[in-house]
Amino acid sequence: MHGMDMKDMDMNGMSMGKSDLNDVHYDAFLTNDRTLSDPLVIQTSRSARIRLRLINGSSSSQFWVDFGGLTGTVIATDGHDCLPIPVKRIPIGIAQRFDVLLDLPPDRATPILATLEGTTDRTGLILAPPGAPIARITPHAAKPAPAVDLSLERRLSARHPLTPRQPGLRHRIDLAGHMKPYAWSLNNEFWPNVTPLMLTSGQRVEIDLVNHSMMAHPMHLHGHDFQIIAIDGTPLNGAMRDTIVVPPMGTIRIALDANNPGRWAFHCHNLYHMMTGMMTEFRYHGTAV
Ligand SMILES: [Cu+2]
Repeated sequence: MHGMDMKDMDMNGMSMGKSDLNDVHYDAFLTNDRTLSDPLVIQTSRSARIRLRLINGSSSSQFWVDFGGLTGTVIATDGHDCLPIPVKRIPIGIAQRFDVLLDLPPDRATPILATLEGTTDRTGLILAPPGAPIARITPHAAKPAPAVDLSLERRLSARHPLTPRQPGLRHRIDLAGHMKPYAWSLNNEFWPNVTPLMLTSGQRVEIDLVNHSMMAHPMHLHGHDFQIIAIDGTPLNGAMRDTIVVPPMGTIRIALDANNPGRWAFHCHNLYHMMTGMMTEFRYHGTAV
C-alpha cells in the first residue's frame, strides 16, 4: 500500500448510525505489488484446478474478492481446514486468509478482483490458460462493494473444531473508540497501559468480543487459534481462525485452548487503531516478565 498520507485521514466518522469505513485514503491498491494498470498475469494450464490463497496484507483496508463470475469453494480459513462451501465472493478482513479451490475455464482468462468495501476501488490479478486473450480491467468496479460483513462467517464450520468442554475462564473484551478524537481501546485501556488477561496452561478460554463502535475491528491473537462459537448471541460451530472481524455494534464469542505458554499480543489488525492503543496482552501464569 503506497501513497498514504496522514493528511488524507477521513475524520468525518460517527455519522448518523452509519458504519465508518476506510479511515485512511489510499490512491492505489496492490495485488502482489501490482495495480490493475499492469496486473500480474499468472499462466495456468488449460482447465486447471487451482488452490488460491487470499491474504489481506493491508494496513487498514477490507475487501470483497470475486472470481470473475466463477463459483469457488472455500476450504480453509486462516490456514485451518473448513468444511468446503461454494462462494461467489468473499469478504476478507485485514489480516485474514482464505484458501479457495477454483476450476478454471479452458479458454478464457479469469480475473481475481478485490474491491475495497464502501467504494468502487479495486485491485487484482489474472489467471490465464495458454493463448487466452487478456482484457484490460479498470481499477473501478461498476458499483461500490458493501461493508465487509459476517454473511460468509456464519456459513463456515471448522473441519477440526475444538472438542466441546466447559471453559475454565470466561472473559469479555469491550472494543471502543471514535474517529474524533482518533483513539481506540480494549476494555477502556490503551496500550501499553493495559491489564494482561492471565491464562492458565491447559485451560479452555471463552471470550466475548463486544464492539461498541461504528467501525469494524479485525481482532487478531498471536500464538493461538480460536474457534468462532457465537455471533451476536447465536451459537455456531464455526471456523478456526486467528483473526475475526467484529462488525460495528456486533458481538463475537471465541473459544481457545491455552496451549502455548508465554506472553501474546491480542490486537486490532487495523494498524492505525492498534497504534492508538487497541492492543492488549494474554499472559500465562508463571511467565517471566
Ligand atoms: Cu480496530
